[in-house]
Amino acid sequence: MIADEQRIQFEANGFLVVPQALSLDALADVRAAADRAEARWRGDTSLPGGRSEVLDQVQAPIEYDEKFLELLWHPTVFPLVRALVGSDVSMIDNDYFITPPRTLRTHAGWHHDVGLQGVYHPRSLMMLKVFYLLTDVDDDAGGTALVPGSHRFPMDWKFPEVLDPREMPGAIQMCGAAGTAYLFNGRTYHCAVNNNSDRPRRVLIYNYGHFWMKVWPGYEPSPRLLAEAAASGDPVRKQLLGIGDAYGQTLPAGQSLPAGQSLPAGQSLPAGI
Ligand SMILES: O=C(O)CCC(=O)C(=O)O
Repeated sequence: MIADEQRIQFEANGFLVVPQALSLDALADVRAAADRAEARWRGDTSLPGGRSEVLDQVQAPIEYDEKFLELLWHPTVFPLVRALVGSDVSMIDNDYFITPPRTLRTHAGWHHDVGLQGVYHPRSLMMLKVFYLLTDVDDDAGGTALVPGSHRFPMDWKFPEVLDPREMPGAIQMCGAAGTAYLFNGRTYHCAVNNNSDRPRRVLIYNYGHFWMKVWPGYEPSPRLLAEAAASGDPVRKQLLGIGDAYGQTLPAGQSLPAGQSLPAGQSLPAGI
């Protein structure tokens, strides 16, 4: 029962890896879309994001290309997200990160993403991040590192301070071939390691939370995306983009993909959907 194995792995360690989430064809399409988005973003510095010697961040790539929007409900990965977060899942933010080769330092030191007050985090999945690798990432190529199981540590747990992110005791690195996806609980302690390779690292990031949470400022879907989602009438698309009742919004039982989209051959829905 792969679904049970995935759930136990996620609950125990705070992360999951989905090898070959993107087929070679899908990867080629997404890479081409990423190149177009990057060219547009570099050519117009008024477009949002971060531009520094350690990271180029194309903010909100779903605004650039339908391919990025569709990854929000990727047929292999989104059913897992929906099962883990719950039926009130929604989008919190999305990014395209390009870590330049031979970075002098990390662009993101050790941290976790969720600091909401009034919630006992170690028992709550408040945010779930999905990364899609667009380039091969080995342990020298600036990948994400995380401390397995740290999503269950108390909020005031003091991790040691380390000079090089890779010196964190107990940490592992999320390496993989282009097309790999990995998911982690936003409370899992994580960072980006320095990119010591000669290649840029390219990764798409989708952050999911609960419908009642606010979208991260600057990532609110544009009026165009909202109008298209509303016109589609599709419950998954609308809910992920924040269209619905502030409290009580939920996907219909059994619905984990937009209408007309089916699970890949041989894949079944995880338990609990
Ligand atoms: O670039 C990475 O691998 C880590 C990014 C990160 O720290 C984050 O998304 O919170």
